[in-house]
Amino acid sequence: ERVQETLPDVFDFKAYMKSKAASVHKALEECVPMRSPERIHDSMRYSLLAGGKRIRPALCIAACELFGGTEAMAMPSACALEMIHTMSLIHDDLPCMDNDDLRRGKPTNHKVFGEYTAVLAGDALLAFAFEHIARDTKGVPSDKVVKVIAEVAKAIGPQGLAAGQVVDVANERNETVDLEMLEFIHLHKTAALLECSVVSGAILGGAADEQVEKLRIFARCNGLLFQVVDDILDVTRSSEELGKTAGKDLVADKATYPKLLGLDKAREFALELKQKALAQLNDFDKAKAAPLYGLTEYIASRQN
Ligand code: GRG
Repeated sequence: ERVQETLPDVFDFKAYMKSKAASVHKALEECVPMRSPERIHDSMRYSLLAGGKRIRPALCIAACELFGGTEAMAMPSACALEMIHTMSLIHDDLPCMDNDDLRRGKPTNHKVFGEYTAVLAGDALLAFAFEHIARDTKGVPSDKVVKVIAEVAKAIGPQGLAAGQVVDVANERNETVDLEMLEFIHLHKTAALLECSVVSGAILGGAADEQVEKLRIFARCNGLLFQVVDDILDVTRSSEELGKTAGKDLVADKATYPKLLGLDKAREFALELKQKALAQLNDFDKAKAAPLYGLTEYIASRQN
């Protein structure tokens, strides 16, 4: 208990995330340079460099470093994960899916570049992500790189992101979405890519299989926690600033944890997920795992 209480003082999670975000941003700038055809590169770079939190790349690097690997070993995979995350947001914002005009405070990709370019920029980011891992990962045995490629592909394919998205979009107006379906959507849409970020980093860093599996559970719990907290914040935020958020019609009919469980039970569930996540870290070096402890704390206590 003492250790947990003192960790936030000795480890500055915000500073860690800021510094990893900066090195990831620089690497992304370099690996997706402006070239011909300008239209697609411009569109890819517009969303890729728009200033996301870089949670997935940071997790990949942190997990690699936990096992004695270096930032450089993980960087191509870290960048690839951000490319994939970005393409999923570009496609998610399209009129045929969420139809959003704004993302990260800026007009969405298709609003700026048009629909066909947004679709193609997403496709290009997805393909280039794999090219980048396969070609540019250095200092890691090739069997590990192949494992990472399989993990990433699985996380976004028909048993991953795409599965979560299709079930989500297909049930947008369905008022009978239950807990099981809600969990399926979040585990696939959000947790799968977070899970594969941690797992990929661990593999690249040289983790043993059972260590990889602990981190897999750790990441999955964090992914679900992210969504439960999101749902709770939606409720508490809109009751605090009634009026400001009243225009958000999508929140009204969508299934959420507070809606299905009640606010108290949703909070309890969040606490359980947090504890289950942290329990997976017990056997690791506390100092080296500090970024992972920090991440769970950050996700659990996020206020906006
Ligand atoms: C991957 C082939 C393939 C298709 C994509 C469109 C789609 C299928 C999936 C959509 C997935 C989606 C939009 C998930 C939401 C994930 C999520 C929690 C986004 C918010 O993540 P943050 O907070 O965002 O990390 P920033 O802006 O900081 O990067």
